[in-house]
Amino acid sequence: MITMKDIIRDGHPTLRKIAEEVQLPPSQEDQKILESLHEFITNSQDPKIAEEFGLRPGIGLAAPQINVSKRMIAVYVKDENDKLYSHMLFNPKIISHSVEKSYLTAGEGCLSVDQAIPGYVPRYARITVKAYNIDGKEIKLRLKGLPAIVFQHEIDHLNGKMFYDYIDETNPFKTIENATPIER
Ligand code: K1U
Ligand code: NI
Repeated sequence: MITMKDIIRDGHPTLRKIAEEVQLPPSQEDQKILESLHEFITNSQDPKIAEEFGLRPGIGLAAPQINVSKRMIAVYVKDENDKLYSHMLFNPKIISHSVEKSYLTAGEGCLSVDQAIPGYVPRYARITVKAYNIDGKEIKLRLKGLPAIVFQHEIDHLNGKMFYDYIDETNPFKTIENATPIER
């Protein structure tokens, strides 16, 4: 099982690499890695398990964060209507997005960044993601709200991007044009 000691921290070169595409159909080894990412997030959201193993709660995790530079992400997050988005994905790709932006009013966090970095992180308000599930079957997801933000944060990890790269240095809370604020 993945614990916090397996999660690499800001400054580690893997977090700035472009991750490799996963060969499909996926190998059993890649399937195991992807399942372990998802298990970490669900464990981290279980107060008893999180306390026992000292896990920081998370709503998403990408393979580069455990020093595996391959295109795999796991997400476990609810939207504003309590609909659960529970996904394990290979080779996720944003195939279309809105012009409109959105951002979390509380900013974003990252399990690979130990300190809080305040500021608005502009994201697309709506995205369509093409990806492959754990069995290697193609799926398409239309996302908005918090799930759309989490998917963009995780896909960024596959491209060596960190959330704070998008924060305006001189004015972290600068108004973002054409953007809907999201309260979490
Ligand atoms: O990728 C990661 O480092 C995980 C990160 C994902 C994320 C957070 C905020 C916006 C976009 C993406 C986290 O999960 S940080 C923890 C967090 O935000 C959270 C944890 C439990 C409940 C609610 C939020
Ligand atoms: Ni992160």
